[in-house]
Amino acid sequence: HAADAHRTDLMTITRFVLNEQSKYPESRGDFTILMSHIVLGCKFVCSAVNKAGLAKLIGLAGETNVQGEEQKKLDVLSNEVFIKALVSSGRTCILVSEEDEEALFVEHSKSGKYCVVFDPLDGSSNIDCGVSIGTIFGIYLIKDGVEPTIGDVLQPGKNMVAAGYCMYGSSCMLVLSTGSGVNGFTLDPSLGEFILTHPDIKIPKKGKIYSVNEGNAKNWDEATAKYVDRCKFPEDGSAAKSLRYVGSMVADVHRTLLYGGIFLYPADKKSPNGKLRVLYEVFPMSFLMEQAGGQAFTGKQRALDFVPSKIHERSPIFLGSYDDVEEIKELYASQ
Ligand code: AHM
Ligand code: MG
Repeated sequence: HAADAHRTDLMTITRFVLNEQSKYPESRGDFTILMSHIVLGCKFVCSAVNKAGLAKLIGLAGETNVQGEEQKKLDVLSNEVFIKALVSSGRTCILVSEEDEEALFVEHSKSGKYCVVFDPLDGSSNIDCGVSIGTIFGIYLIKDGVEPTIGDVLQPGKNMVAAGYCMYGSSCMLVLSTGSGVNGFTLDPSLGEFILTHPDIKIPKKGKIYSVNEGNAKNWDEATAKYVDRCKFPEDGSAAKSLRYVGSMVADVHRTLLYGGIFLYPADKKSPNGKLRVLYEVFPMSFLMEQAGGQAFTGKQRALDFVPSKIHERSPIFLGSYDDVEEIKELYASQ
């Protein structure tokens, strides 16, 4: 039959999450409500990011606007939007944001059983030049009837119940895993809804792309240096890998997920724990990679086994296609 000009049966992200949750008889819709608030935050940030250039043109950014109000920077604005959306969902108890030094404990009257760790607008160096940026989030669940403590978020990534990111790129895409595979949704701006466009994403077993800030090469350890060298000069006669590096983790990981290959932010002599933050950068992306059939490794262990001891802790990370990560694991093992 001819292609329909209008699809009438749309799998929106809310419908999708509702379907997934209905598999659990004990589910009372709390997760669906939480997700719809996260989705709202993403839509808001997407719209703000799209207008960023214009806002500057009409004198809104960095200076006072016509109402005499100071215009907030995009990352600060995004953080406020997510905090307010998450608190008002009534389903969260602890929020950890990259923007805030301390974890936020939600007041009792609005409290729920989920903890959300997030980076509201990642890729700060790309904000002002219109290059893709994103939001990253991870979700933990506390036990029923217990008082939440910081220990509830200082947990290994494998204990997350869901993780995802939203990329503000040439289109706005939300990629989510609730622990049974990875699904991608694209924002249809005319509907204001995220529609399932990339069902059950699986990362290719081996890829042709490596992604790293090579400007740090002089400070790398031997395993990382050797690995990147092999990407360029393969010892088995296979083709060299291509280099792609946006400098926004969401964009670099998104490409890795769809095309395969490896993304690395390794340790170096200046930053022995690398740069990326465990709770809201390394864990959610590692969770998605594993759910898509790839791997995530810290240089010492499976990334999702790592136990963070503080909320803004950093860790080196190597993630991507199964075979590519396997190779770096072998190099570290033989060190
Ligand atoms: P940010 O939180 O200041 O935005 O830093 C995180 C970003 C990641 O998105 C990206 O992978 C990395 O920093 C790039 O770092 P570098 O500029 O050192 O290559
Ligand atoms: Mg960040």
